[in-house]
Amino acid sequence: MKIKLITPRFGGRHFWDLAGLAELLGRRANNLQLALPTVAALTPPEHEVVLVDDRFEDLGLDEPVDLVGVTGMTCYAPRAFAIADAFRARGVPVVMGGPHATLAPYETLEHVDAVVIGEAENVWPQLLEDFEAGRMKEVYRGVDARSDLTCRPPPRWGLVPATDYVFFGVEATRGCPFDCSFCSIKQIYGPAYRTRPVDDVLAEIAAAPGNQLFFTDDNLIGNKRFAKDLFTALDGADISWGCQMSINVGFMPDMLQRMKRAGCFFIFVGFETLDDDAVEAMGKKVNRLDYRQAIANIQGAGIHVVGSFIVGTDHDDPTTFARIADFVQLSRLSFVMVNILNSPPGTRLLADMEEQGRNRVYGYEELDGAHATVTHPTMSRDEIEAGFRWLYREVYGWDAMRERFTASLAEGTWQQNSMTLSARETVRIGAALVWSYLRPGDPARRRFFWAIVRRLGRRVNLDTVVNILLMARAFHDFAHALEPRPAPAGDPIVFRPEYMVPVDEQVIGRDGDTGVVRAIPRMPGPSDRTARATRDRATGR
Ligand code: B12
Ligand code: SF4
Repeated sequence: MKIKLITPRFGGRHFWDLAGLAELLGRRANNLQLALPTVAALTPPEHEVVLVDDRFEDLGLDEPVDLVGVTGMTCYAPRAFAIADAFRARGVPVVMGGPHATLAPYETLEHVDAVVIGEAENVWPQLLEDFEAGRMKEVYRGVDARSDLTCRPPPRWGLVPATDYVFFGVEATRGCPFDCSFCSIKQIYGPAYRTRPVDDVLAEIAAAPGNQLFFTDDNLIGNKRFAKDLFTALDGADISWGCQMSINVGFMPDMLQRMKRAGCFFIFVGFETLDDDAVEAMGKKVNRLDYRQAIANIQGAGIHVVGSFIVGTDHDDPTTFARIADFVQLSRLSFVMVNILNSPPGTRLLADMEEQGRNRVYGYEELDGAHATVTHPTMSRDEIEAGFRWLYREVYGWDAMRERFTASLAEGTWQQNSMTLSARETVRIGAALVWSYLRPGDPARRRFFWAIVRRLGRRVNLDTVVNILLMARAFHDFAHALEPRPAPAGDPIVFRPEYMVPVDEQVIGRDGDTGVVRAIPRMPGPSDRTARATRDRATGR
């Protein structure tokens, strides 16, 4: 049987695209989500699998194929649904999994033949067997009852051209010990924090087609003993990696040393807010720590912090944006990601905002952290979005980056580079960068260039200088290309409860599920699927 697994594209721009970086490195994209190379690995070998990256590959709608699988976060759902509709219109059955299918399975079923709720490990082979036997169910609930995730083979990277991407995902754990109001992670992976055998993670790293890696884990230090074992096993490995972690790592000097020796380049940390009451309201208790000290400790250990902030919470006002910008400069935070408060399916925040009538989502694409989709008590949508763009431009302005990066160079944070470039690449990319920085125009850009280049030789090598120039240009260009959106058209989305699995029922494993495949009954409520089938029959489609 031939199976095509498609990662849909996202129409808008996003912080992690780092399009300029990929372009300069001669790659087609920064990374590919890990989901489908993983599902491919779970596919029994008798089936042929093709992976399609919708960003730059043709969907091959008219090629012969037996089954299509699509993945997607909520902001990718419109494109995922369009792809599913297009294949089904040609008579090809479609299965969807991933965050949106997991959190809104009954809506997803309006567009596909079957959904996989949660993890594919236990259910995908069974689904394929059922499909071949002509008895595929509508819903497969993927429950992983094995706490050590031993069932997870390395992703099939052999199916994608290695030279297409800059970074490759690696997964070591699933779940998160915390439960923030705006996050759906417990609804996706269940209440338990699970780890993989360290040897399996090492095998996965060895199988990755590059040595620039990103751990997809929500919190790589959720189990400290496991984290220590993993970092010890990676000591001296020729890899450079980033990961997500809670801020308490800033007060674990031994852990930071191990991470550094294991090749850690950056830690992505969700600071979310500078307001204590807002931290409280988000339920992010782990964040009640001294942020500046934590940043100083982590960056002092030679690891960059990518600090993530949420703007547009009820505790924010028009001064919030400047306060965050000041904090970033004062703390010398290397990189910053800004998100506007969103309330996607499966979050407590969605339920609260629905109750208060405050959700204004004009298309799932808006749930990408760059759109104000929750009404604010005092700020308008345009004010929040303008503040968001201003903040990005401010922190990725040339002068602001010059101040931060020269300080972090002096403090030794750049001992490790994100990219290990060959001598030829360093020269080729270096030459392209020199022109892009010194071309006529912005004097601040040239000031930045000279401030970094002047450090060459003083314990700073050419590789590091090229790395800094690359990253700075990519983030600067991203921040300065953000534009106001046109006024939304049409009506906001109605979050229909009958489309979603209620938050409490969704939590996988709580009711003692043991990983068996089971079809769960459809929720009561109006069925567009039936209406569409009737309409299709009437119109002969
Ligand atoms: C890594 C990651 C990213 C990376 C992705 C790149 C990469 N190289 O992987 C980056 C940083 C780009 C990213 C960005 C965003 N992310 Co993100 N991200 C994740 C994260 C932490 C891990 C995903 C992952 O790779 N897991 C490992 C793989 C193997 O697991 P998986 O994807 O769950 O797939 C399994 C199953 O779901 C299933 N499955 C998945 N697809 C399919 C398809 C089929 C056919 C089948 C059968 C099964 C199946 O099988 C797999 C194996 O079990 C998740 C949280 C999480 N732990 O899931 C959030 C998460 C997916 N992200 C989320 C969000 C909101 C975002 C952003 C919008 C954040 C923001 N505000 O900017 C952006 C979107 C950017 C954009 N516009 O493109 C949310 C999605 C919520 C939702 N309702 O969709 C999540 C769940 C985080 C959260 N805590 O809520 N993200
Ligand atoms: S700490 Fe991060 S992953 Fe964990 S619940 Fe909070 S937002 Fe989600």
